[in-house]
Amino acid sequence: MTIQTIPTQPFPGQRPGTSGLRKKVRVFQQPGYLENFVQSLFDTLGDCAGQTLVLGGDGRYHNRAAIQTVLRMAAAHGYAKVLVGRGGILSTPALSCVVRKHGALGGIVLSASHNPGGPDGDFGIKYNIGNGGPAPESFTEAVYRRSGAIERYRISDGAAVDLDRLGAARCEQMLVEVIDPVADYAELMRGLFDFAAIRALFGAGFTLCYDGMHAVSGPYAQAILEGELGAPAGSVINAVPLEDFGGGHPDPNPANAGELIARMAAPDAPDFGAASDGDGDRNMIVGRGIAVTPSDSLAILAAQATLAPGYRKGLAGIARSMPTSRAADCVAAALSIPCVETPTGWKFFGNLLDAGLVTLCGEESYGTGSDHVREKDGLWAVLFWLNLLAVRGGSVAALVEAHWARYGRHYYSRHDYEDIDSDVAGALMQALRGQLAQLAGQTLDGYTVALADDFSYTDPVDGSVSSQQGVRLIMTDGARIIYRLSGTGTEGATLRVYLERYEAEPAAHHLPTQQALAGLIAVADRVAGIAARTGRGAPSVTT
Ligand code: G16
Repeated sequence: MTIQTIPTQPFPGQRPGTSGLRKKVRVFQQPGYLENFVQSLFDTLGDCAGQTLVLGGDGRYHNRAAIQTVLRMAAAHGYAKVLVGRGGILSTPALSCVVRKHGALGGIVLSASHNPGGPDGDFGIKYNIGNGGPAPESFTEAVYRRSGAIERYRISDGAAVDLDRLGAARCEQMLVEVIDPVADYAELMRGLFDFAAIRALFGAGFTLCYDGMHAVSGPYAQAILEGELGAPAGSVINAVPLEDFGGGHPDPNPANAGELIARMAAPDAPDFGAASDGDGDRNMIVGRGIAVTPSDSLAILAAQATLAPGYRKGLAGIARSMPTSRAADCVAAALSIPCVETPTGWKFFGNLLDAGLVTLCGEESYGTGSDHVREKDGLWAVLFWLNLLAVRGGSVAALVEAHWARYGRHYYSRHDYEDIDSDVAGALMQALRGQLAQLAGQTLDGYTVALADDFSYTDPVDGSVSSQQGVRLIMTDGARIIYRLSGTGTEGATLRVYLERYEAEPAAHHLPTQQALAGLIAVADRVAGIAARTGRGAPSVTT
């Protein structure tokens, strides 16, 4: 076994987006592509000698090959130890948990999250720092800069490590420990939630359908929900991680989790439905005949948090991404705690959590989490909901309706226009920015614009500024239209339009969402000229 120094040349575009570097599998399969990025990462980290790295992925196509490459490069950079999930599997929240528990320098997640997998699908890599959370933008930008100047990478020529056998192996001087991907995570969950109450709930005949979407969370859900908590065998469907996610799109929303939504609409529907995404950090909560919006889910968990043992002391604060609905703000106001509005991207929550400013965080993109790790956490959210239902009784729909009755309802929807030409998308956003000054004060179909701006965020902990985080129109009645381009796609551009309208009156809480938002939708299209510029008469995905 020797350590080799291989000459290389920069690949353009190795710039991490909202959550790591995501590209087509074929891009990652180019000789030296992954190696260049990992070398840029190690160069940015500096001296890694004697440190521990945590490594795992969501099991998608190319995961195993990439893990072997990262192991051989870590060995060449003097890491003392790498903890790697058996089979190369670690969900994003489990990796965050393992980094924190074992005091690792950081972790590498191999995943393109909710993006489709397989040879023609997407692959990705993301670095998490010692607090267990995504590296901040200043760090990912430094990696990107380094990737543009790279001339060589260092790698061991050691043999492949057997990823399927628990226990220790060596690569050069480095210890490779293949760990049970579920154990540390399950232990953390036991400390946060009332497992006895949830077990009693299932014992009393409560039924559940959890859709693993053939992605990483199936084994976690089977071990915890069926194994420990007594949910009937078969409650977890599509539980086995597959390299191509069974051909599906592992993005838990009503459009992609069709099988789950159909089951929840059937006359013999289970009491509770849930789904998670490729790397297990997203969640969708579904009741009989009702899909809970992620924004409402965050608000409901915040309002009821003290029913779960891990949150009995109450919340320090709540954080939500700017496009997430303001339902959580109403709860924060009632609890007299702060609600911090951040740009899209879980990385923005890390400082707030580390500083103890907030306890719960959430995003409209089916992400919810807390200070237990530094990632959003799909199964955690499911266990939280089960804990609430076990303690309170009643159905998902009843809990949601009671919440609306007390705090009012935030009708909310996101319209995605996927795979549009990048230049067209860029021009649309530029034109919007150009209109901001004139828009304030205008009345559009009955909505008067109180504020029109491009969201900018100053991190209250380190003072860093992130600008151009989304164009927002805030109306005098609190309704909002937000436009931004996705930072996670791998083809063309995706325009996201977020629509929100508040309704205090319980008698008006039962409109179909798109109907309730129809006026705003028309304004959103007209102001941005979406149909005219993109040629799209309707969004590709509505959630
Ligand atoms: C990632 C980020 C989230 C973000 C989401 C959507 O989620 O971690 O913070 O909300 O992408 O981002 P965008 O709107 O830029 O596509 P995941 O689950 O893909 O890692």
